[in-house]
Amino acid sequence: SIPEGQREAWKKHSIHGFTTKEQFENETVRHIETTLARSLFNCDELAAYSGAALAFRDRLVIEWNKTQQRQTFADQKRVYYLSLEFLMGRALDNAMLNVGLKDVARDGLKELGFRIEDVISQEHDAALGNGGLGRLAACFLDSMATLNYPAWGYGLRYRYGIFKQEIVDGYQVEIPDYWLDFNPWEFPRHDITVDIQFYGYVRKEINEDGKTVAIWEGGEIVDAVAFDVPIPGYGTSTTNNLRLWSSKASKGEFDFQKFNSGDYEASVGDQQRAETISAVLYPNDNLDRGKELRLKQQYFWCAASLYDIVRRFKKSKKPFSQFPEKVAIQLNDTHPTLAIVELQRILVDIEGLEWSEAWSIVQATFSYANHTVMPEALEKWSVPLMQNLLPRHLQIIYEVNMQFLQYVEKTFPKDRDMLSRVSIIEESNPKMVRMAYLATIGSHKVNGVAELHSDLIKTTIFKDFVTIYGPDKFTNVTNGITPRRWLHQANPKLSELIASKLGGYDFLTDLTKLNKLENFLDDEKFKKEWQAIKYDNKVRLARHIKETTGVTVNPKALFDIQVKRIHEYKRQQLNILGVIHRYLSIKAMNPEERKKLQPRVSIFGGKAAPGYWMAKTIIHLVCSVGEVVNNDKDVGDLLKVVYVEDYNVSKAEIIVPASDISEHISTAGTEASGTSNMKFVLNGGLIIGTCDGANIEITREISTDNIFLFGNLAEDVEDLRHAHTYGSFRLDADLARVFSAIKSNMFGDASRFSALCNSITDHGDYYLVSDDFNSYIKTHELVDEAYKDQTAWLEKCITSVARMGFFSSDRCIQEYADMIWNIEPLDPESS
Ligand code: CJB
Repeated sequence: SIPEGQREAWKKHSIHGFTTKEQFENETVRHIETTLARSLFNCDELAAYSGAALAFRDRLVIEWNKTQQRQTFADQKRVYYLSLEFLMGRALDNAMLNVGLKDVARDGLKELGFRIEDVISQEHDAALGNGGLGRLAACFLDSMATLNYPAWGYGLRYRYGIFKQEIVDGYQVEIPDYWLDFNPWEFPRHDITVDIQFYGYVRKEINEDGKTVAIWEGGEIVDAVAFDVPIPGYGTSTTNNLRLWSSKASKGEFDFQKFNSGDYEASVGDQQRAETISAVLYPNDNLDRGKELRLKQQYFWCAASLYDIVRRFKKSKKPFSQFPEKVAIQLNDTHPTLAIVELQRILVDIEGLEWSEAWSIVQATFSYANHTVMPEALEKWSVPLMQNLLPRHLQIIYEVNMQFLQYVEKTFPKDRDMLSRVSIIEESNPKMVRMAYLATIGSHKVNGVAELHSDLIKTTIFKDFVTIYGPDKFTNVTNGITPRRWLHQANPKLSELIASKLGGYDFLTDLTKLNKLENFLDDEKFKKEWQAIKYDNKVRLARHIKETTGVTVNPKALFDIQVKRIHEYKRQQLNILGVIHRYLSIKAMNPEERKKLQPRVSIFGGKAAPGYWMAKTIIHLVCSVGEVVNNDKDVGDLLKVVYVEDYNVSKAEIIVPASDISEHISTAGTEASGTSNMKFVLNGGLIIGTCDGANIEITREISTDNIFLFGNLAEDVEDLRHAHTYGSFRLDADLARVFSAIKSNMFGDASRFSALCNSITDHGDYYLVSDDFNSYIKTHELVDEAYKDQTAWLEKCITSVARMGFFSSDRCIQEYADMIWNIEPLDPESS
């Protein structure tokens, strides 16, 4: 560091960051003219965005440096959040709001000739995630910083995020998302580079103490380079760090022999192969594919992160026995489970600890959040694949498994089958490593993400583990969302109206304060304003729909929205089949009946995994129905069906505030939590949903009067499926009519939809579409009925918002911090 004598000079020149409009303009123009080498003659909106982003970035960096310094000196326990996905969306708007300078920026940009909305919308979404799991990680980063927790995120810096979706002739087309052209929010740290080893072999050696040690040798080395992203908290100067690793060929590995012998192309090829590791985000949601490159990604990221965490701990010169007092590592699903094995390897093979001492440290350090019980999503890795890529790790897994099974055998000698049920190794061909079991055995806490889900994991996938460890190892932390992005940023007018009633914006950091809104249910002016804001939000969405699809929708119609990843278990097929039923009903009505009908716009959006044929068929059916319905003069404004292309975080910020009703209609027991259900209700929309995931707790908070629930319960699903398989499947009569319409080629060549229809009629209807169809249709009739009474509807919406306090991700992080991580906040003002 700088010697005492020179520090005064440093302090004098230290940068403080702008606070006034003048200073903001100054900084923005300086960046445009120097950093970007542009002038007022060629400054377009993109350049204005870049200038403003760099001005805000400077501000963040100052607080970020201070936060990191403070956290280092404070020497408190830190939490490291390991997630293969961070679905961050745009950063500039969020930074402006979190540091409280959006108004300053608005005025400043206006003086420079720009509208702030146009400038903000230039930013490319950071889309390093698929859906709920990745967005949850992003909400958690926001909450951890806002609550002043010393916390780091660790992830991968994909060159390509989730693909861009185009709808061409009613089909999904995937376009690569190359997003790094200009990304002012990341800082390359070329000095922080970690060598990551793959392949090779393990040999045993007796060291000077006479101990047998394992030495992992040979194979190849790839470099992990750190890229850091500042994460500003809201209303605090705490600015945490998200570290993303990028892969690069190791300098030591560059094959000079190939190069010197003139095989330049081959040596460049090696270079490219190394870079492939962090090149793309796998576009699957709730699906495990077991590709070698994915395993490479996982180890690359876990090993780099662990190296970094251990290095930071070692600087403190404390013994490893204190590691769990300083470090908590949270696993976001099983994707980072190799981190458990890697820490054991570091402690035993490199630091020389005894196996059992090391293993106690590992278990005390890690905790694991499960996000799904669906078998096709549970990660398993083939033993031969792991043997080849990570030979030492496989040995460690076998050792962990053996000791675990010995304990089980001793404790439950009568239950012989238990050993094969709980073994980390599945005795299949090839043998598989069950990552959820490994994560459970290597952690001190395992949690589900909503009450029903946390109960389900205890009675299904982890049933035996509850017997083995007792129930206390398993807990629930119901998911949450950050009110900063999902209310204040997405719905600024509603946030402002709420603040005007509650006397300020405190509700943004204590969401339970919203409950005071119930005092204003008789305030007519307030209700009118609320309604007007909803209408404006619908107009904004209608404009977006017009611009992107060409379809005109009437903002006075009831907006019915389902936006999320396309998946059979989420049942977009139930929705579109219900829409067809509505269409057929309209066609059968006389003019008098039509006059009484509530006009609707059915809005769909979401990406299908590129290899998920059925999901793509569902998209195609929605688009095909839209083609017919939207052009049917008979129907007019009574029904419109639209598919919003390329659903992502920034689109969600437009779509969510515009809903009257949204659909959360998964087969009971399949959606672990859902988080968009929370976003929609917080923005004054009602929901139609099944008794699944967090819908159940939302109902408990807002009361059954304010939600439209339908369908079979989780406890009955198994019996229904059994009944389908063994003979008694009966197709719902209304659904049969819908299928006849499809088969008559009403929506184009029916053969394109036959696999979808057959999955229900001929192949067991696994997702219970037919069983739930009647209750779904009936419940939509109740929605129409309720919407007619606009006053009552509005009161339902306001009451629901008032009762959503529980679903802040701040509450969620508080629970993790107290129950699982055992960490304390570090208040920037107190040090
Ligand atoms: N989830 O987004 C994913 N991807 C997976 O592979 C597994 C689960 C989702 O995680 C969300 C956050 O916990 C849940 O709200 C959602 O129900 C679940 O599907």
